[in-house]
Amino acid sequence: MYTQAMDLIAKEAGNTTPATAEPEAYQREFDAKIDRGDFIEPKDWMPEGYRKTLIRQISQHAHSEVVGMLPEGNWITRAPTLKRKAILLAKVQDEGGHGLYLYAAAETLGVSRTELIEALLSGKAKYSSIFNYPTLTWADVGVIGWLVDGAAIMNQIPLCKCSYGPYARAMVRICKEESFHQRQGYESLLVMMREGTPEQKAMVQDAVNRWWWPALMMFGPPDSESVHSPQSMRWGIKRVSNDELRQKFVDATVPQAEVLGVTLPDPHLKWNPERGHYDFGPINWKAFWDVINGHGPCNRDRMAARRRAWEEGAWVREAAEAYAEKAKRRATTHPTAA
Ligand code: FAQ
Repeated sequence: MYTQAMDLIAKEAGNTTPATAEPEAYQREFDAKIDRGDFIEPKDWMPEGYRKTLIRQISQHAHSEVVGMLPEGNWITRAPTLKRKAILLAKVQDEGGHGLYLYAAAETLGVSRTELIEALLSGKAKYSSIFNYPTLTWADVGVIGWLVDGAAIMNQIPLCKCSYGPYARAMVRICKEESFHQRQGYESLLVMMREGTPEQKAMVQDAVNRWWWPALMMFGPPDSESVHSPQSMRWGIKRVSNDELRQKFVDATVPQAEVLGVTLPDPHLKWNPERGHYDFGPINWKAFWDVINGHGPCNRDRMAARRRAWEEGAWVREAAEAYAEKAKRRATTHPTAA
């Protein structure tokens, strides 16, 4: 397969402590690197919990990117103009690319692509709650760019400084592309709000009403219920907490909504001069956990689409493996022919 080189790294990466060395010395060196803010690289020793946490987070992030292609992909054939279609195609393709960088980053931790995909398909691994909502109108595409990519960037900028080198480096490129995604969404909404008919403006407002609260949920449960945050922050995997990022997102988005001329669907949204932040209303966490546990409006459709893609792609994986095998045989029997 194309990722064979990554498989080799994964095998070499091994997380084993050499029998001759004291495990404490490895732990001390790892802790010192984290304290200095150095990157941990695939061949470095790392605690098993750190490796597992990274595999969980990076693979869930990769799955989110790939499942995230589905809601917008739904509109590629119905984009209103050639320009919008070209932009949407490029955006959805970028998301596939993000999934690939992230799967490759996860593979450096000693797990195979097949294992990662199987964890998604069996329901063991999660993907972002946000992609379990339907895209009912063209305005949803603009609102996903503005709010969903906007929330994704807010969450992902600190990940560019994550302590694990391959993840941090993948995030730098991903964030640059997410920034284009956010801007194209916002620009398409501006056009609809400034030049559109009353029906088109109402369509934008309706999409904002449906996506606002799910976008706030993307940052994860409140800090008090975020089981992984304390350890992930100590390891430098997460740099900013779920609640802090959510607040930063609200603070950045309210003025943008004013420029657009849409109302955010929260009667409690109000500038608080003492805190220097916008206050916002309570989030329906039961609805969030329902979606995560498989009961959102589109969970079944999303998983069925991913399962179908995996099954229909089996012949491509087999052909690539057969080709790689043949090339390897040729290289050993005719070393100079390569
Ligand atoms: N959805 O203890 P915490 C994008 C789970 S990419 C589903 O706080 P953690 C680009 C969490 O996994 C969007 N599950 O967890 C795009 C854990 O369950 P577990 C994805 C969620 O890891 C745009 C449990 O709840 N971005 O949008 C969610 O410390 C447009 C307890 O939570 C990333 O993945 C959720 N929203 O913090 C693509 C960024 N929130 O694993 C297409 C990287 C929490 O024990 C179109 N990930 N859970 O079974 C992160 O930053 C973190 O993993 C968090 C969660 C912040 C998501």
